[in-house]
Amino acid sequence: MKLYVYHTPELVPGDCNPDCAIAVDVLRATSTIATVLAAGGEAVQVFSDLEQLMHVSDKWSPEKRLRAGERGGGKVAGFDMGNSPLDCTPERVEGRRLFISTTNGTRALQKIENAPTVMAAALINRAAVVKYVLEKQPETVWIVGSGWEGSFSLEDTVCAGAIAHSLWEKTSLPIEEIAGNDEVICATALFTQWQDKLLELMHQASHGKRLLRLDCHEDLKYCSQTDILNVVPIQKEPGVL
Ligand code: 3SL
Repeated sequence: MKLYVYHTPELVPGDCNPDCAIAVDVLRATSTIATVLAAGGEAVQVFSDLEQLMHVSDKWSPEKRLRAGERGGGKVAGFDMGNSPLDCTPERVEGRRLFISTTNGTRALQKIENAPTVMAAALINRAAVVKYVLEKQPETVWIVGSGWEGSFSLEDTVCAGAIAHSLWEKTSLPIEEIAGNDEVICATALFTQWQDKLLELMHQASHGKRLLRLDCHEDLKYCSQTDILNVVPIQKEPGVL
């Protein structure tokens, strides 16, 4: 197995396709997606465009859908919710499809949607994703951070490192053997340095600071936990997990 980490969707090479691609947006899109599916949501459908989301979700009855829209960290007017995983309780999401558009996370998922296997990972479902990858044994795996509008995000790369570190530990292969690019080693080093203080890292991250200004302290706490959800969000058709 060869593993590649890309810090942002913009860094993904356009001319090749991996067997398995994993999108990461710890704060907060992939944390929200994992939470919705673990809470019994029917599916999650992602959109980069808000109007298109409205158009497609209009065909669903209001009892069967939830519309989540986030821009700049805040909820988009007219949507049922923003992008807080804490809003995704079983009472709210069970049996419903979440139609979601966020600033960066949904773009990352769309960027990799043509890979044969596409997943969404966050720290909260890291172990479940790692287990799935080890069972399937894909030859090439990409882990793609969502970043923030084209820039690197600490929290996505630390999660990429958490996945890489666990794959490396469980296969007992030397890191150089599974690392397809230098970013894997860099992400793993970031994770090993911060693994016992991930909440502190979130507080130092620029998007973490942005969310703290929006009073999302509890979101940071929730999203910085590891391995609490046994769920693997896998793409069933382009844009639907
Ligand atoms: O950028 C994104 O996709 C979001 O997850 C941003 S936020 O955490 O909802 O602000």
